[in-house]
Amino acid sequence: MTLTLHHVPQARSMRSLWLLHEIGLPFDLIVHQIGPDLRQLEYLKLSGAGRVPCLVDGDVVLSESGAITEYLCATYAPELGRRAGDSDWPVWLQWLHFSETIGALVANLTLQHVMLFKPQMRSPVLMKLERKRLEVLLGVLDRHLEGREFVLDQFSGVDTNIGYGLFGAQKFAPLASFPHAAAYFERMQARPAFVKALPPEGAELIYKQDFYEVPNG
Ligand SMILES: N[C@@H](CCC(=O)N[C@@H](CS)C(=O)NCC(=O)O)C(=O)O
Repeated sequence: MTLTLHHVPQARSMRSLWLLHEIGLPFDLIVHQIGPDLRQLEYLKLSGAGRVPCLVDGDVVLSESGAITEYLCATYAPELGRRAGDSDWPVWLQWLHFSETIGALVANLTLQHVMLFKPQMRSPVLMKLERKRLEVLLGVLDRHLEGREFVLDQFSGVDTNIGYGLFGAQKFAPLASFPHAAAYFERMQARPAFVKALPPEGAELIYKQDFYEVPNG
């Protein structure tokens, strides 16, 4: 049975796509566009909230990027996952879930800067507040990454979740203030599997700019 990943270029499904490429599994990729495409009845049967990623593996359907990372590692690449009893399992879990704390703030900033396309819909106050809150998270990550090549001692599935967190975060908060996180993100971007998870030429992008500055910030 072939795995199927539902994906929107640059969305959180990039985590799962990157991990599938790291593992080297064959899979089918179904590419959607953000918006009404994800609200089609057929798709809502898989992902009730109409979001990506969604991974289908036979009878297994998962639509949370953290759960997909745990599932893919446990099922197909145990060396990239951690299990209860492993000494670094708590650290693996902590950062896996921390990546979605970053993800939620990046989502709020994406809503403000990208999705709300009319200036009067946007709130520079919220933009500034969410950027500050994101910078607090980046500081925590930066301190963890000091002296480390990866989140754990070696590359693992959690790096795809944290690495994607930085992919989103650097659109709104300059990584220059977080040198360890910035260097880590450079290393992640150099990974062939990361490059394969980037949007192909001509794909509809969520982020059309490299960086989004707070207006009058
Ligand atoms: N916690 C979920 C969040 C998934 C999520 O919100 N994905 C966004 C893209 S990054 C989405 O599909 N948004 C569609 C929409 O809001 O209409 C995860 O980590 O997978």
